[in-house]
Amino acid sequence: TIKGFIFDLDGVITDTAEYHYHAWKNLGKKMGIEIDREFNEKLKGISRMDSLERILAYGGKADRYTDSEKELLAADKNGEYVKLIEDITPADLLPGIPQLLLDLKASGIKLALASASKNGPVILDRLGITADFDEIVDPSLLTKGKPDPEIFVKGAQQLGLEASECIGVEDAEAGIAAINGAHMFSVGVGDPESMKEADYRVANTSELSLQKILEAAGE
Ligand code: B16
Ligand code: MG
Repeated sequence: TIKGFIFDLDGVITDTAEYHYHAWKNLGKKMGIEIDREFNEKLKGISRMDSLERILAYGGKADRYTDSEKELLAADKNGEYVKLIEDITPADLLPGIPQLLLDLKASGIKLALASASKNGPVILDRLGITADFDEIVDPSLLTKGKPDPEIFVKGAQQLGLEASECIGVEDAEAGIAAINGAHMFSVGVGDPESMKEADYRVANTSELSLQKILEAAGE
């Protein structure tokens, strides 16, 4: 039986991708690298430093900066991002998420957050849903980011559950790979092509229904 749901944050609970995009785009300008929306898709679910590495490689500047300069560049991007997320309110919960959280609570299913974002706890606070989560995986303690399963494996461990008792929800290809690698039932939010490895897919969060997900998972 399913006893836990492990959620990604950006793109599933709220749309912080737009803020990440603006902050990376502005940092890119300072480095002479043009970042468009198509390239930005490849940064979803990817940690801050790994995102910077991908941007530098994309701009052909992979060996232009020292490690300490890269730290400063990442801190610069995060400074702008942190300002942008100050404006988040409960109204920024994606459609369908408030109802899903209510249904999960009514069913006694435990919740964990498996976000690559070090800003995750602040964002949950601003959305007013911190108390809904039993556990938050600390991304700074991970040895490998998504698509490695580690973040979902830890989520289940923190909830005190087996992987087979958990369902993971993601919007990024790397995230679905991480859930599948953790041997959990994966729910994907997004287009058929990028979510083709998901066990169950919806086009957007408004279609997320606890009953349908549990049925699909064989409950
Ligand atoms: P931070 P998720 C991810 O969140 C974002 O999708 C990704 O764009 C971002 O680089 C990453 O968090 C790290 O965020 O810079 O705030 O630590 O999708 O895993 O919830
Ligand atoms: Mg995401």
